Amino acid sequence: MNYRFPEGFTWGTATASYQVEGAIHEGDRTPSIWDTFCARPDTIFDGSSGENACDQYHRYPQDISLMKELGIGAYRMSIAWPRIQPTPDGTVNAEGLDHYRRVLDMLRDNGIRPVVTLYHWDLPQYLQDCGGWPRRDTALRFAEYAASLAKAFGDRVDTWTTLNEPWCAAYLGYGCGDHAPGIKDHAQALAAVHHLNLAHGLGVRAIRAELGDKARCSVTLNLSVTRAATDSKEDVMAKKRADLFNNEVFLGPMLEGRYDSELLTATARVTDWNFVHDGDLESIRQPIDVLGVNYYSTNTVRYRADATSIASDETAPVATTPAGLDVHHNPIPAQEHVETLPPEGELTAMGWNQDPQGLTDILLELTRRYPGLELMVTENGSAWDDEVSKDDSVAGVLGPMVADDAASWSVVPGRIVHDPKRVAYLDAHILAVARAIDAGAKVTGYYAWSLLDNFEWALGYTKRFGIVRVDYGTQERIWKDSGLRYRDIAHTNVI
Ligand code: IFM
Repeated sequence: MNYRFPEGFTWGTATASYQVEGAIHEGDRTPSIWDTFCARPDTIFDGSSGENACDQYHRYPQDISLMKELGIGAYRMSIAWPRIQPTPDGTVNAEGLDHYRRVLDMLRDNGIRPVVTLYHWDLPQYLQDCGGWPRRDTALRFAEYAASLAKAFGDRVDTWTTLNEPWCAAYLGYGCGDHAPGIKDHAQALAAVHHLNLAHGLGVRAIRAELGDKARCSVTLNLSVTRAATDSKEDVMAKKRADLFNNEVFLGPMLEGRYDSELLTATARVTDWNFVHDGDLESIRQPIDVLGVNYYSTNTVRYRADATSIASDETAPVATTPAGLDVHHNPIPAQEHVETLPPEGELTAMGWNQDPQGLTDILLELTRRYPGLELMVTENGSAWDDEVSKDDSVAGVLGPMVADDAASWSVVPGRIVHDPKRVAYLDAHILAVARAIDAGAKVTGYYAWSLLDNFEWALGYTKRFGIVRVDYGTQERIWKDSGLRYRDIAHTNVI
């Protein structure tokens, strides 16, 4: 390994508001769908919630110090909509803006560019009470929210990302109900897909209306890399069907202004798509400056002939479901003939395979389809069952503090997590990005998921993705070898 990344390549880390902030009752924030969902019995594997999470709402100075120490150039964070518009009338909450203004300013003062996601799944509960994403009005409300953020933070945000992984928000939230708001209804899931697409387009339009063309706009998609088990016509068909509902349903409208007609015919029993209004596709297809790609693993599928022996909505468990939890509902419609094969090789703690080549493949596939499109890997990382070790040799690795809040500085010197599997995953995937760049992809950044261990949605705190460990009892931050490895990469720009 000795690849030097292009000059100006951005090394970043990523988190999301509900997963790290905590402080759900502060700053006049009102509940999001995740607060409500977590309060329901049997929704979260360990019965937890984002109530405290990593307490980044209060500890952001220390976390920015950590980022400074890592030597990263950008922080991908999200803004909690219910902090900005806590009430149904949409009034903008000054306390919410003040909080994020302080965070953005401290990032800037430390030379770290904010890459801000407007929606990483924490929908205000009052909008779900009116129907949530299956309802058109939610997209219109999103555009108002986007406009208020652009007005407040126009000069402070480097990149505006409308949505994170609308796939999860629509299919896991409304298709299988594994995520908030916990609804199991394919018709609602498809309406949610469309209104999330619409929210993206209207959001970009609203940001540009405030800030003009200088606003750098993006969206982040978790595009699936699905391989056909064999070259047979049937298996290739199964792969195409999976791609259609995982990828094309977002790429088509956002980048090409169209829905593939097969989407409509394949779901005729579920919905007539009457939620798509004249002019929507033009609204959705807005020029973007950069496309965010979240990548973790790949799937292999084969054609399943005996669809009749299986209820139309049953297939393999959802990827984000802990092994052993029985899931009888496919998040995605029209997959009766698509059988997902069990993942192979050493699986991460999420039960996901490790396939760095898939990252190269998706970056090159996007480059082939959309020549010249700027790409950034907005999430990539792995969960492992980490343990803390005592190791005095790490006491010296920490650099000077930059935060103004010395009293609560809490990185623990002398204790470290040795996480060789995360280090190997990180190296292999960064190398996969290097290969894509070498082959012509215009990839300008990589964001490690995640800066910190955090609230992993329906899996609570049972999965640790951080390159820095969080002790949830004390809120201490403890270095992992992967954090130190990432620090080397970010400082040298070499893998
Ligand atoms: O933690 C999530 C994140 O919120 C969205 N992308 C996948 C991550 C790991 O599951």
